[in-house]
Amino acid sequence: GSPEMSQNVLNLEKAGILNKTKVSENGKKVRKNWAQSWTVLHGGVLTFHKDPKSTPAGASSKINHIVPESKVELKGATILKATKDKSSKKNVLELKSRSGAEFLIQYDTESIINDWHKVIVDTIRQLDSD
Ligand code: I3S
Repeated sequence: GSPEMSQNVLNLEKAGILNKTKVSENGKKVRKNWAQSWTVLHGGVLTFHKDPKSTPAGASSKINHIVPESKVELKGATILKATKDKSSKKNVLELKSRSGAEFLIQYDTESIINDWHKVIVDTIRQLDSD
C-alpha cells in the first residue's frame, strides 16, 4: 500500500474498558470467560489487558498490565454485531481473526460499542486496501 494508507491506520487508535471473552481458538470452541479488559487499538492490532483493578498490586501484576492477555491482528479480520444466539448480553460484537480466533466484546453503553465497531471496521478496511 501507499505510505499515506499506512499512516492512516496508525491514526486509528483507541483505548478503553470493555467486557470481552474468547469463544474460539484455532477454529475450535472454547468456554466463555467474560472479564473486563483494558482494550487498546494501535497499529492495526487490538490487545486486551487485564483490568488493573482485578489484580493485586505488586511487581508481577505490573508486568501483567504491560504484557497483553490476548492480541488480535485486524488484517483479514471480520467484525459484526453478534446475533442473539451468541450471547444473552446486549451490545455484543463478534470479532474473528484470520487465524481462527473469535472474541465477543460487549459494553452496556451502546454509544461506546458503536464507536469501537466503527474504528475496528475502518481499521480492517484500511488494512485490506494495503
Ligand atoms: O453461550 P453460553 O455458554 O450460554 O455462555 C454463558 C456461559 O459461559 C456462562 O458460564 P458457565 O456456563 O461456564 O458457568 C457465563 O456465565 C455466561 O455469561 C455466558 O453467557 P452470556 O450470555 O453472558 O454470553
